[in-house]
Amino acid sequence: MLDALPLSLSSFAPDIDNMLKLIYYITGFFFVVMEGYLVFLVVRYRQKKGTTAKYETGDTWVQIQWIIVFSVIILGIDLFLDFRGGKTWADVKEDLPPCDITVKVQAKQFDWTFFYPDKDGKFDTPAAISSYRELHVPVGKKIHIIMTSLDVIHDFFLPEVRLKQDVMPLRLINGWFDTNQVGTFHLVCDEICGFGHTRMTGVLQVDDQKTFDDWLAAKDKEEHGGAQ
Ligand SMILES: [Cu+2]
Repeated sequence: MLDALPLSLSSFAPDIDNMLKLIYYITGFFFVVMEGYLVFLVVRYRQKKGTTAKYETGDTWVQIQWIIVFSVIILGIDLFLDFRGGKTWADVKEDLPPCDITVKVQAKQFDWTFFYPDKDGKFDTPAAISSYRELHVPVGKKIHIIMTSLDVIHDFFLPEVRLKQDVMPLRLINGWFDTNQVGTFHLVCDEICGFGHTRMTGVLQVDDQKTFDDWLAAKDKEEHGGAQ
C-alpha cells in the first residue's frame, strides 16, 4: 500500500515518506493489537447459558490507571515522532535555504495565480509577470514561494513534492521546494474552502532552464509586449 505514494519529486520527499511509513507502521501495529483484543473479548465473553453480565463500578483507581497508562504511551509515541521528524520539519518549514527564484502564490476562491518578479526582483511593478493556474519552475532549482490568500484559508498542496502549506488571508507565508525531474504535476487546494473547492486545481510545470526562460519571455511579451 505504501508503494501507492506518488513519485517523489523533491529532495525532501524521501524524508517525508519515511515519516509517513513510520506513522503507518505504528498505527498499523496498534490497530491490529486493539482490534485483535476486541475480537478476543467478544469471543471470550460471548453470551452463554447460565451466565449474566456483571458491571464493575467499584474501583476508581483501577480505571484511573488505565487512563494514565494509555495516556503516557500515546504521549511517548507523540514525542518520539516529534523527535524523529524534527529535522525534516526544520528543513522543509523553518530553515529557508538560499533560493534561485522567488514566486508569489496567490490563492482565492477558487483558483491560483502565480507572480514572477521583474528583472530587478520586484513584484509590485508593471513589469512583473503573472501566470494563471500554472506554476512554472526550472528543474533542479530551489524555488522560494511566498503564499497568501485574498479571502479564506486555502491550502497549497503539491503532492509529488510532498509540500503542503495552509495559505492565510492577510499573511505572507514563506516556503520552498526543489524538483528532480521535468514534467507536469499536480497542484491542488487541500482545504475545503467553499463551494468550488474541488475545482481549485492547477499544474506544476517543471521544465529545463531554457524552456522555462522561453516561457517567461513569452509571458512577458504577452503581458507587456516584450518591453522589459
Ligand atoms: Cu481553496
